[in-house]
Amino acid sequence: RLAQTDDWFAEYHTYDDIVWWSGDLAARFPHLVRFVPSIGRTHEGRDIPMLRITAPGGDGGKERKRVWLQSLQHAREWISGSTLQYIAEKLVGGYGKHSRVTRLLKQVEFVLVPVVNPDGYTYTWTTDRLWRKNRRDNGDGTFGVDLNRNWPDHWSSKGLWTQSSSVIYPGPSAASEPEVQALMQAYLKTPNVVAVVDIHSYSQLLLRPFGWGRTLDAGERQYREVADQLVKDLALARGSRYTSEHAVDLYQAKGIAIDWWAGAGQQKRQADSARAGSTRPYAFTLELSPKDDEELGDSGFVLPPSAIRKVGEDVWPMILHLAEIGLTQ
Ligand code: ING
Ligand code: ZN
Repeated sequence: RLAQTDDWFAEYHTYDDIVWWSGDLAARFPHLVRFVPSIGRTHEGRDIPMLRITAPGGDGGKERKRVWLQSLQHAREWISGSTLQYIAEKLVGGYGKHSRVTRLLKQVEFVLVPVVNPDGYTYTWTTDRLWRKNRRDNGDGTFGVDLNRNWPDHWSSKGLWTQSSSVIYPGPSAASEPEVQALMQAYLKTPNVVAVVDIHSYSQLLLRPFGWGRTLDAGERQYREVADQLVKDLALARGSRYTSEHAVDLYQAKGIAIDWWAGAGQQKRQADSARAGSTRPYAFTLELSPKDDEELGDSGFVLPPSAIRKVGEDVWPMILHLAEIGLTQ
C-alpha cells in the first residue's frame, strides 16, 4: 500500500489495495465520489466494490446520464484495472480545473466497477499470474468459469472449448456466476446508461456488438462511426494505433457482456422501465496495450508497470469523448 504522496501508478495493486484505494478516493473527494463497498459477493466471499463519481449541479435526479466502466472481468488483464483507476483519478482531479471534465461531471455520473473478478484477480497474485476465469469449484477437479462467456445473451454450452477445464468455460448455466449476477443487478438498477465500456487487454482494439454472430446491432452504423472516430482521434493525438472492429470479426464468442448490454439486458431494461424507450447505450469492449507488432508486443498480459501511465493517457481522452457523445443521446 502506498501513501497518498507516492505514485499510485508506479505499480499494479492487489485486490485489497484497490478496495482501500476506492475508499480513499471517496475520502479525498467526498463531494464527488461515493464508495459502494459491495454490490455482491464472489464464490470465495469477497465483495465486489463500486464507485460512483459525479458532481452536484444540472439534473441531479433520475434523469442524470450514466457512463458505466468495468475492469478485471478477466483476472490476468492487470492493465485494465490500472487504467480504470487512472480514469477515476483524472475525473476527480480534473473537476474544477478542466472545463470539459467539470461540465461533464455536472451532467454525468460515472459508475465504475474496478474489480469484477476479485477471486480470480487474487489468484493471479498468489498462484498463477495468467489465470483468466473466476474461481468456481467445478466439482470435477477443475476450477473457474469465464465470466465473459457467462452473460445471459446467446449463452451457450455447445461447441468447442466449452468443457469445464477450458479457459473459456461458459459455466453450468447462463448467469450462473455470482459476479455476473451482481453486475446485472447493479446495472439494471442504474438508469439512463448512455455508454458502457468493458475494459480488457490486449491487442489495442475497440470492439462493438455482437460477438455471438454476424448479425449487426440495431445501432451498428452509429456504434461504428463513434468507435472509428475515437480510434482515429487517438492515433492523431497520441500515435497509438487501435483498431475499431465488429467483435465477431475477431472471433465468435457467446455470453459476453457487451452483447447482454446491447441485447438481452437492454430488452430487460425496456420491459422493466416505467418510461417507454429507455436510452440505448454505446457498448464497447476495449482491449488495451500491447499490440502484437509493437515494442511491448511480447509482454502480452504482463505489461510492465512502467506502461500504466502511458496506457492511461492513451485511453483517458477516448473515455472523456465517449461520455460527451453519450450526453447527446
Ligand atoms: N477478449 C474478450 C474475450 O472475452 C471479445 C473480448 C469478445 C473478443 C468477443 C472478441 C469477441 O474473449 C479478451 N482478451 O478477453
Ligand atoms: Zn479479457
